[in-house]
Order: sequence, then structure tokens, then C-alpha cells
Amino acid sequence: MSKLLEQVSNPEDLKNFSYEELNTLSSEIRNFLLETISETGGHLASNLGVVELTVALHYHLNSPIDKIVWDVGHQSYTHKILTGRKEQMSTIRQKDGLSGYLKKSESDHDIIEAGHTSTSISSGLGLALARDKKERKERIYSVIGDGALTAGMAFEALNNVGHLQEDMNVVLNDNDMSISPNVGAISNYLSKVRTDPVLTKLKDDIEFILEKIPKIGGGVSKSVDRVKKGLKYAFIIGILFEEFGFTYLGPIDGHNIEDLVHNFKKADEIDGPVLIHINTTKGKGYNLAEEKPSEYHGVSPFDISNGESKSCRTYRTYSQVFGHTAVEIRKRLGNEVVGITAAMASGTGLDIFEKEYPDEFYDVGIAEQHAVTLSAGMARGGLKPLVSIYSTFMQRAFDQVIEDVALQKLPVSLFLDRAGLVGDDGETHHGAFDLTYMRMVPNMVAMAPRDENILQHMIWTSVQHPGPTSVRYPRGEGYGVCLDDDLKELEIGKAESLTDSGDILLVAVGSMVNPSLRAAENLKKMGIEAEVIDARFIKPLDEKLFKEKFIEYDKVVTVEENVLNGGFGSGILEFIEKENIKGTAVKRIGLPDEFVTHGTMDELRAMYNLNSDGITRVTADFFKGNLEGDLWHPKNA
Ligand SMILES: Cc1ncc(C[n+]2csc(CCOP(=O)(O)OP(=O)(O)O)c2C)c(N)n1
Repeated sequence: MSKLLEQVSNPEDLKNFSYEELNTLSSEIRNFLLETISETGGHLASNLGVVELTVALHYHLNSPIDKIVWDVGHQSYTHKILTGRKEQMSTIRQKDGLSGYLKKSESDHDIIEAGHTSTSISSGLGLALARDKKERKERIYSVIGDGALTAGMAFEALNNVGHLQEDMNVVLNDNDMSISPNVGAISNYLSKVRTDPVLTKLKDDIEFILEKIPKIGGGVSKSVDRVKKGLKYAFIIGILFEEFGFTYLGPIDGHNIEDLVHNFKKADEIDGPVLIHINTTKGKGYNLAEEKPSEYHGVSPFDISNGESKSCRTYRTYSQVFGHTAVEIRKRLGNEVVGITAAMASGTGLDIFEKEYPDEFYDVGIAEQHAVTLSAGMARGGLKPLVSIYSTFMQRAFDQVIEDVALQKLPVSLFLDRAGLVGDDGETHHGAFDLTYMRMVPNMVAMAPRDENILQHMIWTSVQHPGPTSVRYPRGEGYGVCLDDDLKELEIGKAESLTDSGDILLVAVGSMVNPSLRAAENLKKMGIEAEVIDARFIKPLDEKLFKEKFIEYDKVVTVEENVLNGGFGSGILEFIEKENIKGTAVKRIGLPDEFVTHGTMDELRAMYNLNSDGITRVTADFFKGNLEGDLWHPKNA
């Protein structure tokens, strides 16, 4: 570890450093981040971009009394390093190691836990109001990215802060990038402010003159303040934010610590909300990441010298299957097929579609709610929207799924990527709830493929269906199965039995079908014959097949990578109750009623019996009578 970094274990250690030393420290942190993340994987480019910002914030503020509220928290690695977690950085995103986001249990300096974007202004406002009611003296600094500023929620917060005129500061970290290049009118506006040389020169001159106007008392007098505001209006700097009721400072070089601190001091002197607009370079200091910030937003372990991934990728990912199938469908059906993403083009594989069909591709920014309602409008107008959103982020658009899509029976195809456990991103990112929230919605058809080949057929099936559909599939690599050349339309609500009849029935859904098949092989060796059914559809259920099977078997195990509450197994129990099927005991395997930590997907699946060993163990115990099931009706009732 480098010289200055060795001396820092909490923010207090920065206070006596000169600006030159803070700059040297920032370079040392940058090297440390690069060395660590190239081994562990994680969010590289965003973290390299905010090193100076984080150093400046901790130098200027007195955290945790003063509150730094990070948005998402994916860019908090330098913050972790400066707040006593330097030695544990090599454990980041691993089970029992540091989280890749903020965690109150890790440090008092982690004020708010997030994971989904665009919450930091709302949280900061809440903290500011609480501070005032409790009569504490705290400075509140919310940090938000230009990508996160595309979400409606950020604007709801700006609107409310401006109205309340709370004393808080918002640092807009503008790097011109979301995960992919940022999109939309706000982004265009910011780049105009950032890059217009005339504006910037004028602004510098005005700032110079304004600096010369003497301060009256502790702050700036009201009339001087009005003149300042008037001048700024005349030159349109940050007018958008001024209209929201903020004082705008910027744009500032976000890699210049002295400038940052100077502006933080200025902001502290101004009453009411201040927006400090800073420009940073995503991936700063590592050429490959600066050139391709999207590719280096989140990385698996890589070789620093050439950026090549160290992990082997022999199989195609589910997201890639989605992207290629979307292209194929567009080829077949023409330009009525459109692809919609909420700032996740590469993550969802929709960038593959974008490359082939840019005119039919829409990245709406981090605006999941808008993405869903926009698609509803498109479907109403006769288009065929394919909307791909991670399962966890679709939670934001739940109301839109119900009101704007399902209620009107509109043929919108929703694709839930990263459904089930996602591994190292942890609590905020697991797609643990979508089977529950999709199966409760009237008119919705909900499916989950057991492998990549079935996924492509389900995508095609969803496009053929005249109403709303959702398809959920896991993060990452598939099984490497061969994809059929042609796309098949599956019969809606038809399950598939994959083995012969036996002593006990295993009904699995999506990612749990293959582990259940392997469990059946293990059980066979133990003398227990298990039949495995791939449910395929969570809704509607294959009522005919399940009725026959539940009469045939008196023990049924359901397996799903979703919370048990209201999930697939609950649907099976409800079906048994509805049909009044007697004497069938059900054991459900799935996620418990708690937020699941981070770790590898294998580790986490093992924790909840969501692998072949776990399914084998639970099924064998249940079969032998060692485990109570959810006995809907006692046998002799
Ligand atoms: C609601 C929601 N949608 C999507 C994401 C995925 N996501 C994580 S970071 C990010 C980009 C954020 O861009 P910006 O705020 O500019 O921060 P940067 O990484 O560029 O510093 C996205 C889209 C998320 N975390 N939450």
C-alpha cells in the first residue's frame, strides 16, 4: 500500500493534509482501486471517477455528523476506504465480506442503504427535515449522477426540496454516462452547460466579478444575492436548477480537489438548497475504462495490462439469448417490433438489438415506470414492445404493470432479467419477488424458462400472445444448450413432465428445473423415484395436469427461486384448496421471508436448498416423513 494511504483509516486523518497531499492520496487510492477491483470484480469506472470528489467531501465535512448520501452506493468504494474498511476491500461483494453498496451495519458513515438509483435527494431531504426538527447542526450532501437524474423520482425530490427551501446540498456528478451513454433532454441540457465554451467563459468572468462583491455579515446580503441570481439568469447557467429553487454552482472540475472544497465552502454559506454541478470522467485514470466506460461500469476480475476478463465464458448468457432473439423477431415481424430499456441496454442484451435496429430501439433513461407506460401506449397504437428490465428494478413499475398494461389487456412483453438470486450485488438487487408480484396481476401470463432454448421459445410465445406477458430468467450464463433453429410457440399454461412417474412429485419452475432433475438422480440412488415437472407457466397453471398429478401423489415438493410468500408454491397450495384435493401434502422450497445477503450465486443457493443437494435432502426427508409439509387437507378429513 502506498505511503499516504497507509496513514488514513478514518476521515479525520485527512484534515491536516495539504491539497498536494490530497492529490497524491487520490492517485494512490486510484491505483489501489484498480488493483483490488481487477482481482475481485465490481463497479470500476464509476469508482475511478469519484475519487477526488470523495476525498474532497470527507476532507471538507465532518462525517458521520455531517451526512454524505450516496445514490445507489455503487460508487462508494473510496468512501469505504476512507472510513476504515481499506483492509477488507479484497472481500468486497463476497459472502461475509464487504457489500458492494452501502451498509449501515458496516459503518456509521453509511447513512442510507440503496441499490436502486435516484433516491439520494429524497433521502437527503428527509435527513435535513429530521435534523431541523431535532435542532441538530448537520450539513447534508446528497450525491447524484447525471444518469440517476433521468428518473422521475429525482425530479419529485428536486421539486419538493425547492418548495421547502431546505438547507441541503446536492452534488450532481455529471460524467455524461449512465451505464451506457446517458440519454434524454436533461442529458442534452447538461452537456450544453458543460461544454459550451462561450457560456463557460462568461460564467467564469461573472463568477470573478461576483467574488469581488464584498460579503455582508456571515452570509451574502439579500440584495447582492438577487443581483447574483439576476446575472446568472441572464447567462442561463444552471437555470433549470435555479427554477427548481436551488442556487446553482458550477460546472466545476470534479477532479480538482481545491476547487471542489472551495465550492463546498461557498455552498455552506448559502441558505437554502444548493446544487453543485461537477464534471468528472467515468473510468478516470485507467485508459481502457475511460475509452469504454460502459464496458467497465461493472466488471468481473480482469487483467489490468489488457483489460481481458479472467473468468471463462464458455456459455452464452440469458441476456444474450434475449438480445439475439429480439433481433430475430424484428427480422420476422418487421418494424412494429420495438425494444425498450431503462438505461440497461448492455445488461439486458438489448444493445445487440440496438446495433441491428437502432430505429426500433428506445433507451428511456432510468425510468422504469415510464418505460412500462410508454410500452402500453405503443401496444395500444399497434406496436409490439419488448421491454427488458431487471426483476428488481421492475418493482418500481408495479403500478404501471397493473394499471397501464394488465387492466387494459395490452400485448406488452415484459422480460425480467436477473430474476432470482443475483449473487454479489446482494439484498437490493436479488430478483426475489417477481413470481409473486406477476402472478397476482389479472390477465398476466407469467413464464420462466429452464434453459436458454426454452427462453427463446418463450420470447416468441410472448410476442404471439394477444395480452400482457412476462418472462423471468436468471442472471448470467446458461447451460450451454443448443438453441433450436426455429422459434416455437408454446401452448399457454402447459407444463411439461420430464421424467417417468415415481413415489413423489417435484414441481419446479425456471432456474430450479435442472437442479431438480439432478436431485431426482440423487434420490434414485437412495431408492426414491421422483417425477419432475417443469411448470413453465406460473400463471396460468396447467390445471388439468396438476389436478391429475395431485390426485396421483400424496407428496409434492415445489421448487422456485423466489420468496415463498405468494410465490409459485403458494399458487400450488391455492390450487389444491380451490380444487378441494384431499390428502396431498406440499413442501415448498424457495426463499424465506427475509432479505438475502450477498455472496456467489452458488453459495447463496446452497444456503436456501436451491441446489441439487438441498433439493435432494429436503425431498428425501419429506418423503421419509421427517419433515412436515403444508398439509392443505389431512388425509382422512
Ligand atoms: C431503479 C434502477 N434502475 C437501474 C439501475 C442500474 N444502474 C445502476 S448504476 C446506473 C447508472 C447510473 O448512472 P449515474 O447516476 O450517472 O452514475 P455513474 O455510474 O455514471 O456514476 C444504473 C442504470 C439501478 N441501480 N436502479
